[in-house]
Amino acid sequence: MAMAGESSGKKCGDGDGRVAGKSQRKVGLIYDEAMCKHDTPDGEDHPECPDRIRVIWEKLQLAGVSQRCVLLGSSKAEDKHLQLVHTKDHVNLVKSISTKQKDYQRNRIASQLNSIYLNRGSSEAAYLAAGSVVKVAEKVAEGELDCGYAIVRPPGHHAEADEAMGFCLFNNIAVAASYLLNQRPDLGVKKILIVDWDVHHGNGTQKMFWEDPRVLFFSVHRHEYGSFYPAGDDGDYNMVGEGPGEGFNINVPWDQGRCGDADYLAAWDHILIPVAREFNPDIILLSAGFDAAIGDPLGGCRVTPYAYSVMLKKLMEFAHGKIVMALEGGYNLDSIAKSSLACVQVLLGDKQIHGSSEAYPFESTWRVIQAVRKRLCAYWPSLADELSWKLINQKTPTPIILISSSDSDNEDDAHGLLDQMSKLNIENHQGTLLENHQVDTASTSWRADLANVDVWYASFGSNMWKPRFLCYIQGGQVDGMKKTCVGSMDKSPPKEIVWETFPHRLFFGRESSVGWGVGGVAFTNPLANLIDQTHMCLYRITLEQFNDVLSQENGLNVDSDSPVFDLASLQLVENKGSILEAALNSWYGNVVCLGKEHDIPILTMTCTLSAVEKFKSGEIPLRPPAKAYANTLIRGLVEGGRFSKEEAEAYIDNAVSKPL
Ligand code: Q9C
Ligand code: ZN
Repeated sequence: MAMAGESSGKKCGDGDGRVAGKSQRKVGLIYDEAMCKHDTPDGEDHPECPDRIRVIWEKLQLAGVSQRCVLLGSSKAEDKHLQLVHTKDHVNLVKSISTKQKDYQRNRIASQLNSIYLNRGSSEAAYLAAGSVVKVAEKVAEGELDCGYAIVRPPGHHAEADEAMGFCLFNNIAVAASYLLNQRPDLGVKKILIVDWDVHHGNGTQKMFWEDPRVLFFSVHRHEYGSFYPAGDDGDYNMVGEGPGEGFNINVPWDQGRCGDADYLAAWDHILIPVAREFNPDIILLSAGFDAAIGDPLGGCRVTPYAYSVMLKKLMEFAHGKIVMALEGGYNLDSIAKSSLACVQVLLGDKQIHGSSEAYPFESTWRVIQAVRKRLCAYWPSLADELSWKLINQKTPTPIILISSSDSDNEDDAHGLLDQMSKLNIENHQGTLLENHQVDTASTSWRADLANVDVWYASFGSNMWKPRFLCYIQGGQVDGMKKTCVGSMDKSPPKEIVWETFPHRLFFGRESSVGWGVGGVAFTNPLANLIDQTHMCLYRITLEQFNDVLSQENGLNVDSDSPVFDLASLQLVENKGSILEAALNSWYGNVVCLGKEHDIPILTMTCTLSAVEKFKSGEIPLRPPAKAYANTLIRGLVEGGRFSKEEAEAYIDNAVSKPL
């Protein structure tokens, strides 16, 4: 197949960049079939396959879009340019791959590396990928092109100075950035914004410009407590750069998959775009992986071609539209072709493609965005303002509805009662301790009253596992438990179960418990914060049942004359929005209202604030959970559909390893 060479390339438009009276931007494209020669040695399937760049190129041709671009021939990178960001050893290693006579020699090298395969064509492809990005960047910086797209492979952003990894051999974008800054002062490029929207963190690029204030590196990626590839803390939002480069590294680490258009556009509007305005780059380099695209087998996110086009369009407001796109990841052939087409149409200045993002960002997205803004506002004043409550309230809660009931009658009852309650005049709620032991002659009537009110009981510990929770309702004993539960008086199962994430810290303390024997048990910090989160399973039960759960959790009898947590208590926690130290001299003696779902209050039980202080000071030691107990939590998270087993383990490990 013929390569797209400079000589064969059609150039459109005249010197003014105008075609048929219509403003037409000069968009450079590089594609070269030689980059398809990098492939698995034995022809096994691999997501990073040669067809990736073929399908993109074919799509642009079929759409009649490549014909309107300036087609450039590919070029091999020069060693001295590669060595601006890579070690000599690394460059020589990549160069030597194709000179090896035998596959096993290459396989041996690849096996030492993380997520790398090598074949005879790998060296040439790697040199062409890096050289092609350099070439497009040079021409855009010179002004010969307005912008461009290097459709290259292997990708680059995971490659570090001395290491190939994550399907990447040379860090194509970093080589180009360093070339402009260090080899071509004549072009006047002093500040470069690198935007990395590949679903993985651009660890290589981050390290190469860690202390360099001339390069502002922005990466948005799945992170999930450091469990998502390339794993570890590098992609954390606390990684802001060092020395003169402090503040010039920005990570937006998603803490869950499934992010889509609304989440990405929120990161653009509330982080990237205001910072780009302040930084005022001379050129933008885009690590354009399309593995956050809807349908990607590795990414698990849902970004549409429309959102990619909007994100790109927003970036074109800067640096006089001088943008260089370089392909990174992206493994659904259809998605990467369509997304690439949408982007090239934007580069050409075509009318915006149609689409809309109706969904709101996830609740967790706002939390991440707020944490990033807070961490970076010292360097970028435009991030200093608090996001308005109205804005962050436009969110998609993150529930997975397992059992959905539509017994609206019941819900109406609850509304009515809560309305009535809000008219009650409660005067004794100045302190944090509540009197629950009202003089009550009609000791049996409390159950009937409280049976009419629904609450969500939000569980973050062993009760996340449904069979374990049901012991508190129906009575019984599950694996690992040391004691049989008596259950509630009212044995009806929960009316609904949903999962949600709350901004509180999960931690483990306490030497042993009656229910589980030796080993720590779970608590959640009653105080919310922006950084932490606890994943909770919400059971919709009656306030009567909640009382029985609370009693059993605290080792009290369920047949008491008065409720532990009555209507007045409920109104108190609701009004205070947060904390009630119930008069239970016990480990779970604190009831916290976390908010509302369908207008029904969400309650959880945890330790008191004073216990938190004691855990913090070390007066009460933190304790990792016993294996059996931890497994119950993991089972709950997995069977609830919240997490994979690995993710659940990582979540628990994270909670265990951090100090309170
Ligand atoms: N358990 C790019 O998208 N996954 N690279 C390895 C090992 C590697 C992705 C999983 C993903 C690399 C450029
Ligand atoms: Zn990727």
